[in-house]
Parts: sequence; C-alpha cells; structure tokens
Amino acid sequence: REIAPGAVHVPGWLSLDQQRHLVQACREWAKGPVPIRHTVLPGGGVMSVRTVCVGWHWQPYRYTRLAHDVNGRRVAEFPAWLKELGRRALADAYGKEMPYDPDTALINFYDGQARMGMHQDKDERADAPVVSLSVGDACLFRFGNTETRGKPYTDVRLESGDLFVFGGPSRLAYHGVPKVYPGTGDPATGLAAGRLNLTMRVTGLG
Ligand code: MD3
Ligand code: FE
Repeated sequence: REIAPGAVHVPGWLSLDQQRHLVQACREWAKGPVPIRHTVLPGGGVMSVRTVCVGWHWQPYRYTRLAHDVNGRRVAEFPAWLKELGRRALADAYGKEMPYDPDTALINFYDGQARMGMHQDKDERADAPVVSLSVGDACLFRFGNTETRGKPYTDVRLESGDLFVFGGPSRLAYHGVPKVYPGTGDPATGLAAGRLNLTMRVTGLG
C-alpha cells in the first residue's frame, strides 16, 4: 500500500454508497455557480480533462476565490462533510489521527480519451497532504519522482473507490494519468461512463 514514503494507496476505500454520494455532489458542482470546463493553460493548450473546483478556484497556476477565467463567480463552499471525509482518509491511510483542514477540492472528469501529463502540484502554499478519491472507470496512474518528469516512476492501476494520499516527501512528486480504461466502471455509482477524481488540498491561503 505504501508506494513511496508518504504515498499510500488504499484500494476500495469508498463504499458504493459513498461513491454514489460523491458522484451526486460532483454533478451538482459541475452545474455551477462555476460550471465544469476544460481549463486553458497560459500557453494556449487546453486540458483534456474537465475540472470544477470547490472552496478555491484553481487556474494555472494559482488559486482565487472568483473564477476569472470562467464566469467571474465565486466557487461553491467547501462542505463540512468533505472535510470530515478527508480527515478519515488521512487517518486510515497513515494509521493515525492528524489535524487536516483542506480548503479546496479539484474535481477532474475524464472521458475515455482524456489524459493528464506528468506534473507537480506546487500551487499550494502549504505542505499538507493531498487526498485523492477515484470513482468510475479505472485508469493507469503514474507516480514519478521529485527530480524529473521522466523515469523512474511506478505505474498503479486506480479503480473506482480507491483512496490515495500523497504527503511528506511524495507531496512534490511528478505524477500523471496516461490512460483511462473505458467500460471498467460500475454504472451503479451513478457514472455511466468516464472517470471522476476528486483531490482535496490545503491552499495555505487566507
Ligand atoms: C501526487 N489529478 O488534480 S490524482 C491533479 O487522477 C491530479 O485526476 C490526477 O494530478 C487525477 O493535480 C491524479 C493523484 C494525485 C493528486 C495530487 C497529487 C497525486 C498527487 C499531488 C502530489 C503528488
Ligand atoms: Fe496533480
């Protein structure tokens, strides 16, 4: 389960009921106040995943309260139940209770063709762990190193209901999603197709 120091994979952590609840919540956030969209990168590239944010809005490469690049509105509040879920995730992954106060969630939706290139998450000004939850189609998740975008890396198949926590030395590791496996999800989650990933973070912003 420990892929690297601080990087812990817990397969099947979410019950089917919890997965359905998460899908339902994400469906609501996807409608607004800031609708889900393909993020445009400063260089003009368009991300293949669609993303909606909660708590703070992420646009490359900063967090803001208002979604200036979408419709200028404030994103939905980060709900108390999600914070509680994040705390239980950390406790289960690391085997000990610890303070955790996530204030933003990024929800990525992948269709069968969507990918995420190797990158680091370094727009947060806090070193708290990232909690990642997956629902729907399985994917190939590539967990790299902190030095380079390339090898060495570890490939892990992430399935619906899986938890992954990235803290300590793994917090700044390169990572990406080179492939989604269409048709592998259980429609009973409420997701007929595609993959949903929710990551919770601490922005370190006031
Ligand atoms: C390792 N999302 O939103 S989740 C992202 O499946 C992101 O949508 C992928 O990478 C996805 O930034 C991967 C796993 C993940 C998330 C954040 C991390 C791994 C991480 C932050 C630091 C190290
Ligand atoms: Fe990331």
